[in-house]
Amino acid sequence: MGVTERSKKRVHLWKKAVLHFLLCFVMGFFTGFAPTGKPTFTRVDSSAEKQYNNSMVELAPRPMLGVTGNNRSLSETPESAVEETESEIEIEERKQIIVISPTNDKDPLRGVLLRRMADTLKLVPPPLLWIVVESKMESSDVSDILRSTGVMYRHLVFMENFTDHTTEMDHQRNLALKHIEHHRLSGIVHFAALSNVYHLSFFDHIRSTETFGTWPLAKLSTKRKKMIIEGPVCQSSQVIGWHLNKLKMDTDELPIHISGFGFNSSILWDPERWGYLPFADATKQNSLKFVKQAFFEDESKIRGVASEDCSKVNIWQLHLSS
Ligand SMILES: *[C@@H]1O[C@H](CO)[C@@H](O)[C@H](O)[C@H]1NC(C)=O
Ligand SMILES: *[C@@H]1O[C@H](CO)[C@@H](O)[C@H](O)[C@H]1NC(C)=O
Ligand SMILES: *[C@@H]1O[C@H](CO)[C@@H](O)[C@H](O)[C@H]1NC(C)=O
Ligand SMILES: CC(=O)N[C@H]1CO[C@H](CO)[C@@H](O)[C@@H]1O
Repeated sequence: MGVTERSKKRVHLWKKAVLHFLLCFVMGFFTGFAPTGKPTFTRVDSSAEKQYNNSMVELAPRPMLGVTGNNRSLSETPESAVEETESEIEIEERKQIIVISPTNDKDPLRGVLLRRMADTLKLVPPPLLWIVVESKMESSDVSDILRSTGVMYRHLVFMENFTDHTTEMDHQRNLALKHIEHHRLSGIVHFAALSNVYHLSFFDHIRSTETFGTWPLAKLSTKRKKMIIEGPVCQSSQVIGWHLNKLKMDTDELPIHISGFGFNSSILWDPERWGYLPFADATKQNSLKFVKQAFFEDESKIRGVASEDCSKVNIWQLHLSS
């Protein structure tokens, strides 16, 4: 009887010791997390500072990541790793924008305007391809400027001489379209004159283009002291009319500005799929003409992509030299 009494007491002591131990452990565990005392406070402070520094460092190269497609290791914190996975998924879902810019070597502002356009395009979330065309010259700073932009680009040159400015610009656009067709580049094509000024949301909108997209454009001139709007009148993205300045409805001449519409590039290299074969052959030498004809062939395929009713202008064209 004495033995069982003693062993009972020992078990009781053990229980007490274990309980005590557990209690101390739990208390110690939570005390470790409590933000009390000076040492803990200092640590929180410095880690917050480090995070801030990190984010400052990371913000700068991030826009470049998608463009060049490398340097994933720049981010080290798990938080930004998650962000990056998200942005990678977005990149896959985003459609490519193909921006075509003809240039004029007689324009004294060409270098400046190229840089300004490059700075705009650099802010557009990738994928974006910029096709810049110029006439072959002995010396030109176009290549140097393009190399330093950080935008994905193709630089095309041509040999022909032109006396007429409009003919030359159309030739340059055609050259770019031929390039897209030949290399089967997939994306939404937009003709961007170097004198265009953009609201960045413009590039979000045109990504929603399926076949043909159109949007309003404002022309500004220092001389005329007025703004002219060109482009579609829409109702729930459906084009119901056009702002017409000159009543030209012959298919060669769009009633909208060349920068006022965009299209799915696959109509160039896969016209059969789009049912455009009859005049695809006839205009093999002139892709621009083909695109313009296709644009007006079926107005039901044109969507107003600026905003629901196309009432907001996101692109302005400056007439600097007139
Ligand atoms: C954060 O940047 C500041 C100023 O640039 C610097 O003084 C500080 O040491 C940096 N902190 C860390 C943790 O890198
Ligand atoms: C274009 O004009 C330049 C002189 O202005 C001339 O040297 C060149 O041969 C011309 N090129 C063509 C293809 O006619
Ligand atoms: C262009 O249209 C084709 C055929 O409908 C489609 O498969 C492709 O994704 C479109 N491209 C873009 C960039 O929307
Ligand atoms: C951290 C890292 O990978 N940095 C690399 C980023 O890419 C450049 C050039 O592409 C490399 O020189 C860096 O080493």
